[in-house]
Amino acid sequence: PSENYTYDLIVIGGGSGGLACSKEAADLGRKVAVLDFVKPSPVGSTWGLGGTCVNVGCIPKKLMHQAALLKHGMEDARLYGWSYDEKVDHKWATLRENVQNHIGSLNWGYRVELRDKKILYKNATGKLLDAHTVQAVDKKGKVSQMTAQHIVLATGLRPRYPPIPGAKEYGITSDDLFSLEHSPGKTVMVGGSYVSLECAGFLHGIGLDVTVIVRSIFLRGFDQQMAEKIGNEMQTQGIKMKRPAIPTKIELIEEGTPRKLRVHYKHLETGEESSIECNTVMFAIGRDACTQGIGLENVGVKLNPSNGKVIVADNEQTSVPNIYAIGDILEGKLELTPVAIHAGRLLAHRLYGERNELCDYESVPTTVFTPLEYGCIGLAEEDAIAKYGENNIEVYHTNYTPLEYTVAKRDSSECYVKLVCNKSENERVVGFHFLGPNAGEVTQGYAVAIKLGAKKSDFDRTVGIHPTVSEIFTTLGKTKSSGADVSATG
Ligand code: FAD
Ligand code: NA7
Repeated sequence: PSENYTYDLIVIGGGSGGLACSKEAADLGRKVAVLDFVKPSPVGSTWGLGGTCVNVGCIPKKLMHQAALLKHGMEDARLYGWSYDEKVDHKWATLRENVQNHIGSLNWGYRVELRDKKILYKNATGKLLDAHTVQAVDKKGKVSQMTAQHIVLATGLRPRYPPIPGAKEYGITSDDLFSLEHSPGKTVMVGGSYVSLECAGFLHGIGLDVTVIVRSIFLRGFDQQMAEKIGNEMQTQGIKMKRPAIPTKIELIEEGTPRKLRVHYKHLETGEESSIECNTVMFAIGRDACTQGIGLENVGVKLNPSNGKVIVADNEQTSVPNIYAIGDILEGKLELTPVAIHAGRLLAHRLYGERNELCDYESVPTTVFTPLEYGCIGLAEEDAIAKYGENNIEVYHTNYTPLEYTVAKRDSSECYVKLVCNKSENERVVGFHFLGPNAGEVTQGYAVAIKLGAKKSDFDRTVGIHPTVSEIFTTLGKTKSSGADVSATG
């Protein structure tokens, strides 16, 4: 580093974005320090290095989703000729332990990687004293200072609680769920977010009684036709929905393991008030940026005052030239692990390497791991209409039945796909939507095509792989505007 500073780069936040950026900078020969500290959740959950994705996000949730898929697999298995004891049991403690062991191995792996790359890792809270000076406070309250030419903010988000009596005392969030010592038991989930629906889905899938309280729509920000289908499918599987409704109070009825709680809620259309007895209430009503109290105001890093998110230019530079921000805390960007990683790597290259590429936040694929998985790329149908005009949009769609469902006699009524195309660009596909099994695996591949500007005709001249669910995209003939029947033909 220049003789004025101890480091070239200090990264505050050792999650998906922060670790990616610091490792890349070290690979480019720079002297790097990473500060990562997890403030315990209101019920005391805390975890190791790696941020949300590894500890309390993508990784544990996908593994628990897999636990639920296996149950469906077992149900199918009988029709495929397998027989096994009538009684099938799920042990939360085993799932929890094995998932937590995997997370522990990842935490350890990150520490080793940082050490191997000669990156200083401090398990401490970082705070800016000025544009080049960071104060670190560790668990024991020990304070130190370090300086760097560049600073990257990658502090992520934490779950929000509603301002109702009992919420923080008796509720949990996704920060606590995956490490709960005992099964959550009968659960009330609050929120229509993807976190809420995914967690409700796998908890029900492992055999628990689950009710979801949703204030308005499912999955705000996602295609609403698809979101409704996901909600329908969850209800068909036996997840109860209270909608539109909000919780008003959480009460403790009885201590113990499991304890008994009562969730009071109000139905927003009828005004009717009611309550549900349960063992666990989990809030998944959105997440707040960890940008308060870390000195950003001292140095003039501009935030959106309404949500605390950091305002950055296309190169992730904040309003202070040597300070950058990446990942979930960015205003108007996507809250996804691969986006944070991609942005972090490219930023390191622009600062210290030869590549000058900006992170492209357009057409990023994503998947919601609800019981029936949903993969999408690009625009929701309603957003495409708003952007290009109704007359310019053609939607190709169909229901379908995955082959695996036939012998298993599974209900396929919500299995559905659509391509949203812009007619003024030769039917370029601006929205890709898939509801069905293995949505993440299906969607990832098509994301390359969408990135390259694929048109409907490109999908048509692509030969399918038979028999797969993914091949459905190569044979879409019916438009929504024609009103033609798109029932699955099997
Ligand atoms: P984070 O990974 O959150 O890392 C920030 C780190 O900074 C944390 O360790 C935090 O404790 C630390 N920190 C905060 N303030 C300070 C400070 N002042 N000093 C030091 N350290 C600090 N994304 C997907 O792509 N796919 C998924 O399937 C998916 N599933 C998810 C499921 C759940 C339940 C949740 C909650 C999220 C999920 N996400 C998913 C989102 C994904 O986890 C985030 O987009 C990603 O972790 C963001 O990375 P980040 O680097 O911005 O922040
Ligand atoms: P979101 O998308 O902000 O979702 C929050 C959800 O919680 C949403 O369904 C809200 O309902 C609901 N909510 C918010 N406040 C309350 C209160 N007080 N009571 C009841 N319900 C409430 O959060 P996520 O973290 O899941 O999503 C992050 C991003 O991922 C998002 O940008 C998506 O595009 C993808 P509402 O719809 O506002 O009525």
